[in-house]
Amino acid sequence: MFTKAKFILSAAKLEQFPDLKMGEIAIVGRSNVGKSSLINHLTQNRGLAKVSATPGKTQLINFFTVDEEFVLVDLPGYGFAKVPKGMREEWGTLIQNYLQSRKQLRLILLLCDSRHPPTEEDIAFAKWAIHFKQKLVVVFTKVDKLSQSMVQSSCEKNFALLSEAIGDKPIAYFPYSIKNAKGRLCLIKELEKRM
Ligand SMILES: Nc1nc2c(ncn2[C@@H]2O[C@H](COP(=O)(O)OP(=O)(O)OP(=O)(O)O)[C@@H](O)[C@H]2O)c(=O)[nH]1
Ligand SMILES: [Mg+2]
Repeated sequence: MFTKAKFILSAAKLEQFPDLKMGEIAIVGRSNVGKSSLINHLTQNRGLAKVSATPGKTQLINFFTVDEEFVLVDLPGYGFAKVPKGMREEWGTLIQNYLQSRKQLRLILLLCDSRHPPTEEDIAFAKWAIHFKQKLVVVFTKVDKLSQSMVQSSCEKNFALLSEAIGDKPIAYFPYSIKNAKGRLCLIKELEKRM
């Protein structure tokens, strides 16, 4: 389960989005938060999505099928200051085009760094998704970088901050680390429930 994953294509514009006749889960979050790593970890496939220590690695929308049942969509990260402004606007438009036009979209996974309060862009994005009636689940990444005793309290606090800032509550949140299997199984359960 969740291991038969296949890369389909990278899209730079709306016209290139594939019609795969399957429900989609979009993965969003700021650059370097761990979106591509999460896809690889969920699907147990190290080389599937490109991971990089340099933020801004994923600049296109990448589509992957999982178990030939649904589609994971790796969106380019927001909030990377070193990218030229014109390019950032292009990314913004691409993400917006995807989120506004995609009938197949069932769920958005918003990835936030578990160690920090949600950023302004996390909040802006969450507000926007809720406004457009998208289902939102928050994944707090890199919990291995927190001490064990801080994981629960930090995620709880950051989830409360996000919920308060957007004036609504996303469906749920999940602590996650690519360094252990626990969060993976919990998240997979949730995804299967929603797809
Ligand atoms: N310790 C730790 N590092 C992680 C985890 N997830 C991702 N990373 C690291 O964070 C860095 C960025 O990961 P990516 O998966 O490329 O991040 P991204 O969100 O896809 O970034 P962009 O494509 O630039 O938007 C890499 O060095 C990963 O190895 C995690 O759970 N724990
Ligand atoms: Mg990426």
